[in-house]
Amino acid sequence: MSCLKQTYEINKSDALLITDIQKDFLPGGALPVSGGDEIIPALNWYARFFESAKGYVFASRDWHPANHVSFKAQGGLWPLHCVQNTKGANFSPDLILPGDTGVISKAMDPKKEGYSVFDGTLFADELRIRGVKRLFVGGLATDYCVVNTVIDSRKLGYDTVVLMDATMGINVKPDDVDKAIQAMLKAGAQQATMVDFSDAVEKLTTAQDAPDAMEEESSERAAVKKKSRMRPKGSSKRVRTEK
Ligand code: VGL
Ligand code: ZN
Repeated sequence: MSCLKQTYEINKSDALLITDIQKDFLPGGALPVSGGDEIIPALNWYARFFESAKGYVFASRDWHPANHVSFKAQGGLWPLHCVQNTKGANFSPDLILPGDTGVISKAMDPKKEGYSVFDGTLFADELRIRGVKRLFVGGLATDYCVVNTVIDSRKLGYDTVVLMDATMGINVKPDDVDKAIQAMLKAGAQQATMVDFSDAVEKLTTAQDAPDAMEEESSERAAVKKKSRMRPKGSSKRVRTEK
């Protein structure tokens, strides 16, 4: 019997992009994505995994000026959200990012709506400088930031993989997320979930067994359904800020 299942091997030509895990996009926030918090354990797992495998980790943030065109007061679609330097624009405290995570701020031009992390940012340059060839994308929202970022990523020639167990959409119309997924596939993106990294999970488990894994039964571990070392909370929250 042949094995048809693809397993991704991650190295320094790979990058993980975690989009917009900010308080305003989570339950209780100004523009909450229903169930948006449920993907955080998976994203934490991917971040930890990419760090261990020497892949790069990036986190984007929607980072609007208060007079941004996307807001209803300016004729846009959305309530005020992710305004620069407000609490709602902060990353979720539940998101655990490696210390050298690259933070990309987006949608900062007051006159221009921009959902893609490539739009008006230095993200493509950051990837090129590092020699990244393949981009794995998870986060919020599937039908805005994620779909536009993935399509741009394909246009720029990156192999692009959507992390289906680590993204959630808004569905302003009920089939928006389905359409977004179709559009990403049409653009040549692949789809993956944590099990597609399972060989590497075994390696991670055996190589990094540590007593602090017992610290708490995390939802992250439950989600992965494999024993894998849990980084103690707070040990890797610092992120590199932009110049
Ligand atoms: C987004 C709605 C409003 C996104 C940004 O990046 O997904 N969605 N602003
Ligand atoms: Zn926005």
